[in-house]
Amino acid sequence: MLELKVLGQEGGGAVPGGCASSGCGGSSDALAHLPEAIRAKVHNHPCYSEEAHHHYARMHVAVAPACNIQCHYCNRKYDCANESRPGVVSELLTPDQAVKKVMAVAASIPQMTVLGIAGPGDPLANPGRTLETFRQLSAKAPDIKLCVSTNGLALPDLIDELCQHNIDHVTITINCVDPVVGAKIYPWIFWKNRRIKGRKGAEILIERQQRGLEMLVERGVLVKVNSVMIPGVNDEHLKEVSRVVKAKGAFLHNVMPLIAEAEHGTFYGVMGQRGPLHDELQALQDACAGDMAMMRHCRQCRADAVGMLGEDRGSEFTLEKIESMEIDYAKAMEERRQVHAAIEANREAQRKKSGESFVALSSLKVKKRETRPVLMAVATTGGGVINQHFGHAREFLVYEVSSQDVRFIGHRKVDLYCSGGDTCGDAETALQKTIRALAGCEAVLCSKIGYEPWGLLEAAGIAPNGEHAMEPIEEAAAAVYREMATEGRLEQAAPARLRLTA
Ligand code: CLF
Ligand code: SF4
Repeated sequence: MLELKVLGQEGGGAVPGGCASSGCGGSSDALAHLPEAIRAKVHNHPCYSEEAHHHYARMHVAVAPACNIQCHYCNRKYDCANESRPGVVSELLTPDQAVKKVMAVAASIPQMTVLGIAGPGDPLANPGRTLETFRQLSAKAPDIKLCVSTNGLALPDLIDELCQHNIDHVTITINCVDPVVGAKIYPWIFWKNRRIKGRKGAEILIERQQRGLEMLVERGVLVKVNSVMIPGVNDEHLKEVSRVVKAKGAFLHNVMPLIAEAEHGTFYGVMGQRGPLHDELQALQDACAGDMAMMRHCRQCRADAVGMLGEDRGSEFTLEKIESMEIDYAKAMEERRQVHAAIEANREAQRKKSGESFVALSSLKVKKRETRPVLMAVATTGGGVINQHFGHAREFLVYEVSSQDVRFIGHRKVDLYCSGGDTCGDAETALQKTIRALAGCEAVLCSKIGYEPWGLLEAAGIAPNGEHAMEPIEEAAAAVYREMATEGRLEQAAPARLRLTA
């Protein structure tokens, strides 16, 4: 039996239980009502289950260079921004190279459960390359889930072939259901050998997206809808999009922030179109939620991403390196099965603990004191525990903790404030930027923290806390909340929040 070493966990060791699960009202709670067959499909998919993203990894292979539409947030020098952070370029692979890479990663990172094709263009505008990759993988690596992300234009024509290759997770980027809004986002589409501009093009795209969604749902494929939130263009309209796609059976809605920088050379970037602020994004996600599951942990991955969401281990699997790897996939599958069993045992232990935290949180209400919710930032490298040094974090997970539950609401990216050498002179600036990125949070939970950031965080009204190292995130957050309540800090109004771009 393999010993479980949780990915990226500082100090190795087994994880002592934790929680991001049903009892705490976290986002996985939203899956509790689903039929067992659907829960089984998503329980180890790091994008479709928020809880799973602490434990399982995904990878993308960049096999699809062409695109059949133009989005105003893309200039085609970079990966498809419908699923990737703009400004990122991936190396193009042939289907054979991609298959070899997937098997190499699966053998080396047993926590990798999902292979997605998300670019660098639109996967379904490159049907030969995309379907060949899926065809080979469904035969050679049957233990890997297959996933694809598309703008939807070519989707209705390819659904039967996708289903033949066991693809049961499809993402469609739907930014609008109204062609008037669509014309402000899509200058043209390429359809039946013609370039169709403006409202007419948007009308066709919307019709194809909606038809594709309906056809996938009819066939039992789980559909996630991505939407890019573009303030002043489709932000209000996305509530209607959420209502429509939910009524048609979409499983999950992922509202992502527009990232538009002039240096990316996109239309929006050059025109100065801004992205949403953190609190605008959260407010829209909350408004869209209703009883639909919302994805809030998306990291806008690159089209060749490898590893846990938020990390990129692509440099370990360059073509040169994988060429020299000998892969015994039958052996790798057995090891993967054992690692997955260990992860599931660990998650079960975490669920039990989360139930205890929830009971303890509920006792705050019994005292009949009104306590307000608090945002807390968490430094973690995975495993659902607090296991990262403040100074090593490149992102913080943000949780809203109340007397009702501990709810994951998003993440904040930061620069390393101290990496030594040349960056030393910039340390204070980078640290100040980190503190600004944590605006609105009243505590930051990490495994360790240095003297200098401790003082600056306190001065900014953010309580640093290194007392819960290696504890499950939600259990630790609940404990910190209880301390704050006991000290009477939650009966006062929250400090004013800075407004920052997401
Ligand atoms: Fe990739 Fe997308 Fe499949 Fe996930 S990513 S194709 S559903 S396996 Fe996930 Fe990355 Fe966000 Fe995409 S975090 S960008 S939602
Ligand atoms: Fe760019 Fe993707 Fe839009 Fe195509 S679908 S224009 S690749 S963002």
